[in-house]
Amino acid sequence: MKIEQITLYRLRMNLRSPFETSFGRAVTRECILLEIASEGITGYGECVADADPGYSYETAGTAWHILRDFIAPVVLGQDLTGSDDFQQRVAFIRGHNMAKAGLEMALWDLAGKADGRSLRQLLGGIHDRVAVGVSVGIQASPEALVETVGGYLSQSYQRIKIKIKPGRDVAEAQAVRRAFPSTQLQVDANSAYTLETAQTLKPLDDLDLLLIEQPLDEDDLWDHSRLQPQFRTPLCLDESIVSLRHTRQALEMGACRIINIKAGRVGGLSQAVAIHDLCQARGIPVWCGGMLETGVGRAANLALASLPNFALPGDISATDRYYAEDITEQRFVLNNDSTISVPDAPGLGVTINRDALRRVTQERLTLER
Ligand code: NPQ
Ligand code: MG
Repeated sequence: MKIEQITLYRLRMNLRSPFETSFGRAVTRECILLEIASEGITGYGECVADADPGYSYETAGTAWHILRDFIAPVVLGQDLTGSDDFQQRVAFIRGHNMAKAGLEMALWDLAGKADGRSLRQLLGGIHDRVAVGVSVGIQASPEALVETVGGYLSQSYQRIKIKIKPGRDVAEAQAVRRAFPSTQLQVDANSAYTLETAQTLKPLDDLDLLLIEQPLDEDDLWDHSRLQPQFRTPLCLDESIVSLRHTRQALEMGACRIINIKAGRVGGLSQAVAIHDLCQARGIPVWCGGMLETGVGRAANLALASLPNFALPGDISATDRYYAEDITEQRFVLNNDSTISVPDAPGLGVTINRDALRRVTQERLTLER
């Protein structure tokens, strides 16, 4: 595919309700939409880096710079043969996985549209609907959290993830478990604890949680490997896993027993599939994490999550969990069995609502050879 033109759109979308994590309280989300023109076909990708470096060092700002100044120049005018070719061309760039993944997603969309095949088919997906859950932000009190969780359960979500941070953890999880004794429940600390303060999480081990996500530093494997033996509950790594190499090392040192896969965090869908395959070979279940994606990234997550070893419900919630308005014509809705159906049209299987895109675009840049 000869890449003729790349357009970057920096988007800012209003969240339907504030989303609080251990690294901050968001009321909007930024991201970059990539639009790539090749031989009469247009492909779309989403770079999930947010406005602030709370989850990762990447931001919409760093990704805009890396995409404009380093990635576009080695892609424009080139005849790319696919993701592996792309990854080799950008290997000179250290890090910046979310920037790389945004463009790589658009290449997959192009390839699917050129072949008339869905992304699920291209990636080797086997399910036409995937189990999903919901990620619930930190609330004003344990009672308010129970109320919010009850609301999602009444919408038919069957897996609940609650955000925690020091001082807002054990009491909250105990209150939810007491209110909903048999609901699939997990927690996500987004790196808010140290090996020492993580000792305060020991009571979580008695709540029959599915997992405890990323308790320690966002770039740590070793300390997680010292923490895991102290818990019966599986640790799950998110931020720490930025490559296939990290995955292998984490499994070899016993840093976790479950992996949260996000194509943006690991540099693209091809890396995400490779991590899925390694975990499958090692008997480690994975699930698809979420980055509050628009319908573009949400469609990619659904295709990825349809692969066989995505054994746990993902954070791919319905569109209306986050957004009253989205940039895709398609809105994703929750089926009554807590699944979301996987698009089966060519490529990502979504179309852009140009009016909605215009309303949320803060900045736009078109690049060509
Ligand atoms: C996680 N996602 O699994 C991330 C945290 C996250 C669904 O919990 C803007 C505002 C962007 C909040 C990206 C979920 C964000 C955000 C990621 C939270 O750790
Ligand atoms: Mg997480």
